[in-house]
Amino acid sequence: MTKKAGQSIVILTGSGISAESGLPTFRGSDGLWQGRRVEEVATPEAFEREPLLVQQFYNLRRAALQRVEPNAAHLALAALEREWPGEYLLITQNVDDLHFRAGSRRLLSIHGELRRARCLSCGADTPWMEDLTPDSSCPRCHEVGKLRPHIVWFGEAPMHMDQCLDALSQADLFVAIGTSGKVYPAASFVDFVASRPGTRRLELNQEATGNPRFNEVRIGPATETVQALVAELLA
Ligand code: BJW
Repeated sequence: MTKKAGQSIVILTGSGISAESGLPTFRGSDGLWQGRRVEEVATPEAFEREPLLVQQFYNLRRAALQRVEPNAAHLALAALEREWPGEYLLITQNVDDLHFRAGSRRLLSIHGELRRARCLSCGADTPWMEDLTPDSSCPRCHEVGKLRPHIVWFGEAPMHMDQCLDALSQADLFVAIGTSGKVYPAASFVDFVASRPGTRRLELNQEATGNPRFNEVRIGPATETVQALVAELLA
């Protein structure tokens, strides 16, 4: 598929796309945090049991965003969005803001955003750049101690699913970039797309997932594979 009006592209990204910006992936060798797997920290039960520890996990990651920049892969996807003549949607599992800072706007963050906080009392989600502490108060209802990271934890419903499924049901090209395909429902997007005959399903990854639903796999660092793909698509 090259640049043609009417062709629809849906991209799914995971933490591998931000690895070359300096953010660790979840299941790589540097993926543990204080000896814990993400499955032990990113749950509502963990937050109830050890709120300070969970807040600290997200405070550190929110602070780390100040020290990193979008890389060539984020920038290439933003250019694709600007120049592609057909439908285009970028779905990210990442909670960093690197796609947005690179210029992507047709973007859905299905696992939430580090730079937002949500109030357990009034439900508002608001921009949040500082550390969250037990003394933080909600900018809308002013209750103290009710803010949590605006993050989708295990067992919680991912965001924007209707819009994702709408776009996936019309995709001519689906590209999964830098994701291990271990977390649902994002892991099943390729199955959903595969039910539409003729869809091109491409995986760009450092290590292949081995999922046979992809009909093309390109191995390499995202900065290289994504730039090459975007150049091909816009040629
Ligand atoms: C490079 C690279 C480079 C490295 N270049 N590549 C059994 C069966 C099916 C489902 C379930 C089940 N048991 C439980 C579930 C459900 C559960 C789930 O999936 N669990 C699994 C562990 C089995 N899912 C949920 O609970 C979700 N909710 C849900 O299902 O609700 C029901 C519902 C569905 C639909 C509608 C309504 C309701 C919620 C999942 C929330 C996930 N949250 C996390 C943490 C929070 C965010 C945060 O703290 O950041 O999101 S988990 C963590 O994993 C994070 C990520 O977004 C997510 C995916 O990880 P990712 O990005 O793929 O990272 P890695 O480390 O796994 O992979 C990195 C990849 O990059 C690798 O492939 C490398 O090769 C590659 N790479 N460097 C290119 N330079």
